[in-house]
Amino acid sequence: MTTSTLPATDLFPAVRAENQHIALQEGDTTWRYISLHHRVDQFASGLLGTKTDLKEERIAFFMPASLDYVTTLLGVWRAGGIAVPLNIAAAIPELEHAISSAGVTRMIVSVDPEDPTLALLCTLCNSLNVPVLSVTDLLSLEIAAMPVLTLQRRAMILFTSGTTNKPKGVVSTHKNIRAQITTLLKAWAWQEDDFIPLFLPLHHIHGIINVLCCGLWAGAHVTLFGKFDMETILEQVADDKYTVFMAVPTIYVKIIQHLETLDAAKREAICAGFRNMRLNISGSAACPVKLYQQWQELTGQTLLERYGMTEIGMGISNPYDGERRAGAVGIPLPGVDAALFDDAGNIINAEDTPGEIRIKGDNVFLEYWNNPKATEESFKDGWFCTGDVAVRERGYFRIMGRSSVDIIKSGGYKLSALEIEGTLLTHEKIAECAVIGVEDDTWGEAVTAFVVLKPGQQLSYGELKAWCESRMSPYKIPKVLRVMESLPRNAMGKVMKPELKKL
Ligand code: MCA
Ligand code: AMP
Repeated sequence: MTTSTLPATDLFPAVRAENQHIALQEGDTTWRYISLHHRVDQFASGLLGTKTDLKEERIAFFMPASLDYVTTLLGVWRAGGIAVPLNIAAAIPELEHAISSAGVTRMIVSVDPEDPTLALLCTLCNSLNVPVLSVTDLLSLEIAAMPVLTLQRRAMILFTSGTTNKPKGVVSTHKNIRAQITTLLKAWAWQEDDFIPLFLPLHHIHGIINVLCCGLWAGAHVTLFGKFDMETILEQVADDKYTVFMAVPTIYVKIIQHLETLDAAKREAICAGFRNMRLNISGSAACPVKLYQQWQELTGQTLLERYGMTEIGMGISNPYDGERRAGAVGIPLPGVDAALFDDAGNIINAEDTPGEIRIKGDNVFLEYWNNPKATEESFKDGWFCTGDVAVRERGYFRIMGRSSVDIIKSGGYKLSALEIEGTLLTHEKIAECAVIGVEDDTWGEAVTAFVVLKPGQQLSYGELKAWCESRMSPYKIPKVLRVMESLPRNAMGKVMKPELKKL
């Protein structure tokens, strides 16, 4: 075997038959690595059926963090498929785009009779001829021989919003995923005796790679939450259950706001729980210096801020040992090349000079699914162009913002202003619209819609919100509606979004 091949059973070294450690916890129920290993084999065998290799078949799954989610993710990989984890908060038109554009052949769901989207998803899958199955449908009693995968094989498609109308499918190979995981294991000193809560959505890198895959690769204990259940999580923090905590800045803001409502004894117990951990990490969006300082004052923990992207996993990080600087994201992770480029495409070596962050390394994705044009446009001379602007100050990168005003970060989610505008323009009362992100203490940026109505029409915020609910994920719905007589446009007719930011 060469180093470029990967026995499927070695995908996660800790997920093996002899490992008696607890891998996952859901409520009071726990599963050991040994039983996870067996269940993944059973599921992969059921997926394979009479096949010997799924050969990059796209298997989508629609389920919250759960044993079934983990079984599906690892089982699809083991059987040679491409995992397509879907956003469980998505609206049907968004799911249709993902399923159709990725060419999904099977849909795995967890059966939750309370979930109103599930029935709609089943109807959608029927119309697209995509069979809908549950994990238990596929658990096979006979374990099949698993394919041997090359590291170059495609492993996962995640959807990311950008400066186009519809989200693009980011394809990562096993090599990319392995590089993304192993660099973090070393950089952040993951250990078998780590305990981590997982409450982030599982259709993005942050939850999937940084928390779940790193935890399972290290052989650690991962406690699963279907959503960010702050009270339960904080009770467990106060009980010293966890050693590591990873979240987006909005979550730290929400915890601080919540702590302010508690009596002193309760607050101190929770703060002590954070203080006793070995690591608290913030990322996915800028961590304001004020938040970093507040967290330090309350808990004694120095937040470790890092920078990543769906296309690259994590790229730049403050150090585990060494100075963690407020407002900065640190230095490139081992195995990652990161450089700043000026508008003429030259590398900037000087400090304090802004430029676009470009990234190279085994961590960088393969392609946008079925979109060679977008893939080609996003690479220059082998570097992936992130669209993020940064400076280097005393050796550390500091992110200054995005080069495009059309990308919004709200509560850690990257949103496309153009995608939201595209949907709003289908509203029968809206003639023109422009969407921007407006600075917000809790969300980082709050989605704000400026609209011009058709003659004689009126539109309240409540009406717009209700209309959006069946058409977009809740976190894309504008938080503010501004009805305008007209939108400020330049001589070319383009809306001047910076002008809107000043209003
Ligand atoms: C919920 N709402 C939001 C958001 N989340 N609005 C704007 N932006 C959001 N992110 C809305 C809800 O629809 C609801 O609206 C109201 O806010 C309160 O909802 P609630 O359920 O109480 O909020 P929550 O459960 O506390 O959710 C907030 C959250 C969540 C936990 C911060 O947004 C979240 O999990 N964000 C993390 C996203 C993430 O993992 N991003 C990583 C991708 P209403 O009241 O009107 O009904 S980036 C990535 O992976 C890269 C690689 C990286 O660097 O990490
Ligand atoms: P996504 O496309 O959802 O993977 O989001 C990636 C984007 O999140 C990056 O391109 C950055 O704009 C932003 N991001 C991630 N981490 C940070 C951070 N620590 N500071 C500022 N922006 C960040």
